[in-house]
Amino acid sequence: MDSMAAQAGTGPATGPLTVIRKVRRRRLADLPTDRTLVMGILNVTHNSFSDGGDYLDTETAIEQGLRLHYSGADLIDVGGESTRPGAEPIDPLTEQNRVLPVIEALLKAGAVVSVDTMHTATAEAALKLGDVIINDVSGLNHEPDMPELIARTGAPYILMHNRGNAQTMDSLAVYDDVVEEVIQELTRLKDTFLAAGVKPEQLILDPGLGFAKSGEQNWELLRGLPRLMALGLPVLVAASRKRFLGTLLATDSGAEPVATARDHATAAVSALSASHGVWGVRVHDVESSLHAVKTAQAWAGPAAVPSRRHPGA
Ligand code: PMM
Repeated sequence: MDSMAAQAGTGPATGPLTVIRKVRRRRLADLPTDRTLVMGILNVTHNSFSDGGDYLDTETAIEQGLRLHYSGADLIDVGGESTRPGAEPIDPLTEQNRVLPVIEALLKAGAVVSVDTMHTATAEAALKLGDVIINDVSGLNHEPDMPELIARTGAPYILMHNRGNAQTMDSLAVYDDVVEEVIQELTRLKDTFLAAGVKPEQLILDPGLGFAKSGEQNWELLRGLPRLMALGLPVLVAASRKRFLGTLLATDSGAEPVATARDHATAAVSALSASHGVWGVRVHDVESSLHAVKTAQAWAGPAAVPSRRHPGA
């Protein structure tokens, strides 16, 4: 249990959900600024590659969200639609039925929450529940009115690089220089948001590992992190359990470890990302990445800690 939960007198999700008492809502501005943040993943979906189907039921999803919260997640990313290559789109109402009750419960429990959605209607409905971050993996290929919503609401927004959609992204992973092209395409998207009235302080950039990227392109992007960070905006790295880690860890016979067996490699990516000073890492296993970023922070020493700011703060 984290200290805030202890002070509030709440406990881990061991009993009925009625035990959740209202605690002081934590905001982004309350989160640590001296280290990389750890975002816990909660997919309320039937088909996400790692945890699809595990938390589709609302009560189970809330319990898992609370588990992430009490295991020290700085924020929790709640998604209701899988974006894995080939995934069929779902309608925004189904998505909202999945995520809104979970977001509401997690906010009440004092968690900082982001909503992983490509739909403006879902983003807007989540924002009515409280201060949430909008995490949009569409690369603005989905709903063109997202910039207007983000400008109007002033919400923090994760702008991820992507090409095409779940059906087409794999065929669009063609680059001469993946780092340069991702930076150029993210810069163009950023300018679209700024032109709509979004403030630069609202934005977080994400290279979109695995979204229209091959495994080798993901590694190139990780090597190129300093170039992405040179744009001057906070950066989120989301490598957790992804296929390229499975490929890396395959045995001589080619057998890849199952998704949950990629958490050590994920934690290594978290430590290395933290050593570059990224704003956040998005992970399934919170504890190992929290330990990893704290280790990286201690290694770098207090003098090396870049001054971080949180979006919207
Ligand atoms: N990847 C997934 C889902 N949401 N959001 C951001 N910002 N960046 C990502 O790379 C990202 C994301 C797919 O992974 P999952 O199925 O494990 O959630």
